[in-house]
Amino acid sequence: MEKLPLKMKQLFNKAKLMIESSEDIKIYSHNDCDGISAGAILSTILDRREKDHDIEIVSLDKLENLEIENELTLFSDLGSGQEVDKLANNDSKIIILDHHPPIRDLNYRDKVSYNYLEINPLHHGIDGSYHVSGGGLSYLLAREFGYADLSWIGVLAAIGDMQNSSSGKLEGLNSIILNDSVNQGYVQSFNDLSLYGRQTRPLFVALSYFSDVNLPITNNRTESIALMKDLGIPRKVGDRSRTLSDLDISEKGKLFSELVKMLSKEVPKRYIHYVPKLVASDSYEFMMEENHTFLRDAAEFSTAMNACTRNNREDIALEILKGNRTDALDQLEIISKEHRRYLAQNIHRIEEEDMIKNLDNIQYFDGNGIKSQVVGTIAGMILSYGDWRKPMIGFTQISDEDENLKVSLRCSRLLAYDGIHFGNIIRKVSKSIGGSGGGHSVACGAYIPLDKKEEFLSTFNNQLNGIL
Ligand SMILES: [Mn+2]
Repeated sequence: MEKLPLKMKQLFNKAKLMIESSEDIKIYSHNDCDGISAGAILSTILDRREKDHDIEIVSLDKLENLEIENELTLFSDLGSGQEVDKLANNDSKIIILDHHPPIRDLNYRDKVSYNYLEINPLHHGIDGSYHVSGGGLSYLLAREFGYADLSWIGVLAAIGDMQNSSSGKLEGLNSIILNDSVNQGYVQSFNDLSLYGRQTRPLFVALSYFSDVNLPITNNRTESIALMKDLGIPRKVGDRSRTLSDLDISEKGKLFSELVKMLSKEVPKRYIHYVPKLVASDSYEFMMEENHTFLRDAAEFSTAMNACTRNNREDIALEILKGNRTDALDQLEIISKEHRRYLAQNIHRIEEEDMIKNLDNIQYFDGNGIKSQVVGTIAGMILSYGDWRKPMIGFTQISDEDENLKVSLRCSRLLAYDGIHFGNIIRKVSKSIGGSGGGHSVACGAYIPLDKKEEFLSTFNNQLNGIL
């Protein structure tokens, strides 16, 4: 198994000592599932050490000209790419735990007058997209304190950050975290069908959302039900619709073979060897959560965390992760329900009003009015109504105060398996027109000036000539 490099381990130990010698602590963490998980882990460490602390879940633009006011300031899942220490003074103590590309090198701490410690996997030759998340780094710090019971949150963080999206499993430093959580009895990992909604979605609904390739079952519940019937997979147990988690090994085997067969008929030859990887991947189950709840499956749990951040209810997400479930769980149900309703409404509108436009190599929609935090989620869901061979790009206004554009891209995992990295392409294209962007191969985004939309589209489209 992967080992934590000694140099990194030493830094985690230093971070631990800095925390132990501080009394007044502030945490800034990123406003997504990974960042909230990171924040929850750090806050739990501080609770257990009886350290006074505040936590703020923020977007990256909130870090400009940040006042450093506390004895110790912790940054998690952000900070490496921002000048967060611009206003630090000689007494400041700063710790950054981030896996995004750093703008300062490892020796930076020797050049400044304050106590500065940054732990970033990229300083140590470790990949930050697939090998460790922000929450993972926070967990590795918790591990230094002996809090291995927090490892499951590190697993959730990695899944929320899509660290498994390339290989279909957790690897690198993530495998250390996973191993701890399995040893602690909190997580079970096993190879399963790669359908979203393992615990809570009726199987025929989960099947109908299959969108990496358009199949007869895609967006078609009748076909999905017929498929299950053909395979002799009962739809219900008592009054309840069965979910993927209800299926036994032989049922899953039949479904796996059938999906592989259907997909192999549909995809161009050069993609065929990726098909099994598209149908099955590792899943992660939280053993202390109840069966058939969205907290049981890591992917569903991460969706609920994202629903909180996208509705500015990070407080609820933190409560849930820190184990204060009584009221927070009811709140979370309401937020998740409202989130799903909002998504469904907008997807319906885009589809009904024929809002998906096509260029040679890309497809896009103008999501005017859609909240910028969810335009990516919607792009991913609307992919099944378009052409899976092209990436789907959504545009919307950044916020009420900022009329520039947020751009989000989602694509079939097949394109990523084939080696296209849309995160790198969108970074390049947005930069060339005065914006900024980046992200994963299958899910990425950018911010661009309002009047550059057409230029963005044509440049992006041209970039893909001969690639797609
Ligand atoms: Mn992250």
